[in-house]
Amino acid sequence: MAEETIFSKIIRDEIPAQKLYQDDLVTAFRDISPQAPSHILIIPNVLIPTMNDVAPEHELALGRMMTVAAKLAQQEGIADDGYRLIINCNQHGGQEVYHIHMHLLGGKPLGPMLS
Ligand code: IU
Repeated sequence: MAEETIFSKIIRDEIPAQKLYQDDLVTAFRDISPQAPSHILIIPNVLIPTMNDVAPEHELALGRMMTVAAKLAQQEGIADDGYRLIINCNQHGGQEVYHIHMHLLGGKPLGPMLS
């Protein structure tokens, strides 16, 4: 059994976060240390530690993460100018929290991807 992270506590409202969306499958909240004017994390409610742990039974939640990202980009007013979605995996990917999360970043030109 994977160990829970702070994100499970955010899902359950045990610690505060600026939540923007929650349903039975996913939760979205503002990143505590924003790297762009809009920086939102979209996470599955079920604990999946890394992309390496993704399995077919997660497809519904992973698909929901994408539709929620698109909806939130519209809501933030960043859809037309554009934005970036990122999922980091393990050490080389720069993953810090071992509960998969999709970063939604926008609100300014983000430059080349690997800068
Ligand atoms: P990473 O992909 O695992 O590197 O990203 C983790 C993100 O989680 C990072 O941008 C943090 O600022 C963010 N975060 C947060 O929003 N709230 C928290 O309590 C913690 C991390 I810990």
